[in-house]
Amino acid sequence: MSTKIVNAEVFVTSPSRNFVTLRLTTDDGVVGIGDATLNGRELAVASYLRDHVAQLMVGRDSRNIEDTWQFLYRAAYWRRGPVTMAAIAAVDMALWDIKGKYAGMPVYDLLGGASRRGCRAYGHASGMDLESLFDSIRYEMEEGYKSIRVQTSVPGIEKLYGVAAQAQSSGERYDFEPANRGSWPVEEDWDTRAYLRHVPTVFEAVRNEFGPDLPLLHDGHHRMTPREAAQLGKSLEPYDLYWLEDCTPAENQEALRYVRSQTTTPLAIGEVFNSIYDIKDLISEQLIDYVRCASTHFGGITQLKKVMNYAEMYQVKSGFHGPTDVSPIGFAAQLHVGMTIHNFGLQEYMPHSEKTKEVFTESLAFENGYLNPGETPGLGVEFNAEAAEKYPYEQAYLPYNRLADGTVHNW
Ligand code: GCO
Ligand code: MG
Repeated sequence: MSTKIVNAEVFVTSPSRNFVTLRLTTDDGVVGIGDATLNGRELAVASYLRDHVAQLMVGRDSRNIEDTWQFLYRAAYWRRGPVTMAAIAAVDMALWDIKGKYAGMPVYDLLGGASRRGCRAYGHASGMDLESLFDSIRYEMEEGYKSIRVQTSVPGIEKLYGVAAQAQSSGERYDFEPANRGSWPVEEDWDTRAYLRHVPTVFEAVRNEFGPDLPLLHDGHHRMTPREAAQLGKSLEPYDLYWLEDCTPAENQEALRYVRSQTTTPLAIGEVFNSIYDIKDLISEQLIDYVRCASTHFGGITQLKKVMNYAEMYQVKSGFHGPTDVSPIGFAAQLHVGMTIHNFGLQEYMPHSEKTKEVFTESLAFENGYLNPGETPGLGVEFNAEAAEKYPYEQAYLPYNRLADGTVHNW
């Protein structure tokens, strides 16, 4: 059986938003695809793949996934970083896709088989006021979601992450995709004291309206110091959150020791991490409850499976990052991991737009709050290069934050 890679192609397309896709083809015509999308910095990864990786793939045996991963990681000499690891992720996913197609099995079967019937997903609710927030929660529940992330506007903050229906500078609804098309990042504003005062009142109102049972989540989006994060965690304890996400930037893993010692609110971190070394202390010291890493930004299926096997020893579960900037390929890749690991927790799910689905045909099903990648051999996603051509790359930037005095703050 011949399994040599003969072609490695990189596509950048923008069906509603930008995506970077790698396509590997073997000499008997089997095709594997991988996601290398890095929101706001897409072309850097496309160049890394096109200019430095593609020629190294040609002639390699597609079967040796671990060896290829180690080769790309170690032979670059310069380790880690979001650009490098998104490029490695794309190769890794494409190789798993190819292996699944050769085997005639979905990737989760190759990873050890299904540990569950489906992966429970959470939806996104937000509102400018309580009424619109309640409507948004009801809508998500009608869509089938059994767990819901709640983001709210805060009096005194004009433009805030995660609040749909908020006007963007372009005049369009903010919805779920925070990146704005254009050549300059949009400025948003931030006031930690106003936020810390307001958010607990919103969760109190939500609990009064929806009762104690519904699992609720909230994303702090890296904006607090450890002490402020501890204050928020404590003040949310009466509302029994499923998790509080990115309560503080975690480049400094020790910072979580203080937060953890002050509050029993469950903590989830990791969407901006790209290596197991970014999260190992958070796991081994049990400073978090959920791993938020995404296959696309974390070196692919191979590294995500390893970190989750490590986390299993410490009773830390998965909560993989699943916004629309993870393409349907990256999303499928982590869903296959979620299907097989014992310590699956919850999967973020933001359905892709119709244009995106025209370029990426998915086999996944979302039913009654659960996601299933289906039985299609490989990842279960097809990339339509002709449709992709209709949507050329458009520059887009994530917003950034300034405080009232003009200081740049974490976004
Ligand atoms: C989430 C994330 C996203 C990020 C986005 C940046 O929890 O889903 O915080 O909304 O902001 O992925 O590109
Ligand atoms: Mg987040």
